[in-house]
Amino acid sequence: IIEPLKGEIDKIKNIQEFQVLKSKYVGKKGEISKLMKEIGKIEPEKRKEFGAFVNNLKKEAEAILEEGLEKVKQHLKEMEEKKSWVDITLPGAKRKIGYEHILKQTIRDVYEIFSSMGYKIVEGPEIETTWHNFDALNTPEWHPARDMQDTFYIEGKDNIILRTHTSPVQVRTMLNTEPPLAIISPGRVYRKDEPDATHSPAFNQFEGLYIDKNVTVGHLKATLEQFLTMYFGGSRKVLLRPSYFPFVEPGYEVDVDCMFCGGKGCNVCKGTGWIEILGAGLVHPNVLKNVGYDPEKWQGFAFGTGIERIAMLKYGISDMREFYRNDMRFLGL
Ligand code: FA5
Repeated sequence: IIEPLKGEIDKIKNIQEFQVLKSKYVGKKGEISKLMKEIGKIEPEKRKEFGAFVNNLKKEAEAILEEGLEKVKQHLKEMEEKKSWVDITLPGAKRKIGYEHILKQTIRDVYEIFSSMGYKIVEGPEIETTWHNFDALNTPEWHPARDMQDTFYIEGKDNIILRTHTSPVQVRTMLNTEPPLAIISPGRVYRKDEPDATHSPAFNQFEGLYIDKNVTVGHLKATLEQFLTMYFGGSRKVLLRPSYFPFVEPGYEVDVDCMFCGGKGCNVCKGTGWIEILGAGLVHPNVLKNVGYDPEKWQGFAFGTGIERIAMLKYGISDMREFYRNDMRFLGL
């Protein structure tokens, strides 16, 4: 009994195996109990001797089991320690961290630049009235921009829309603020445009509005030059090309000198040396009147641009749809 027990106890690896072995030898139905039951068959004068022998056997077996159990416990403890052992000399696994989306970064850059010039950040609602989005901005009923084909109307309403630009925030701000004022307003706008590399039905714009006394186109030009220089770096020049927006007079399309070729002409600026970047102008007297400002006393300038557009130029992104695809390779830029 003792020899096979010694052989088996060395092989056990866990407590369950130990329990099986223990009951096999010293359990109620184990080898030693079986021997005990033989006692009746023994001649009476040898019984005492046999009993003592079996008892000793049991004690010996129990001692071997006890020792075996200690070994198993020790073994298990070592395994556990090995598992939780840490090599502190290994380089740490880099944890992946999130990135701020490029559009958010761009909006923050715009905030920071204009904050440094004393502008306040103001936001407005994306669901707008046609009055704030069009009428107050001197854009009458017959104007093509109001067309159902360009503008998302809220179902069942003919005066509630998704704003088509951030310019209604000019109106809302002037209605509840006394001049002078200087604000920047970023936000999402909506147009029924087919998505392609440079268009999306939902995109972001930011608007700037400055109202004070004796404001001229010179102030507008210097402000935009300062913004574009700080945003794109280097020393930027702007070109004002006369254009039409109902809410400004005079109105301009604003170009910036091409930062990729120093104005010499390249693929990005199509050889012209200039890149179209903003719409701008002096606030139309009718807009000032609509919000209760006296156009004889107050003047101002306004400008607006697509945030995707300026981000695409700065980071060399060729397809606007990348902004909304959530591709990790793009988001990690
Ligand atoms: C306006 O929306 C005027 N409110 C800008 C303005 C403000 C002019 C203040 C004067 C004074 P426009 O429709 O051109 O202008 O749009 C401005 C910019 O939005 C465009 O230059 C372009 O960069 C961007 N944009 C227009 N449509 C889309 C579109 N579908 N997807 C992405 N960007 C667009």
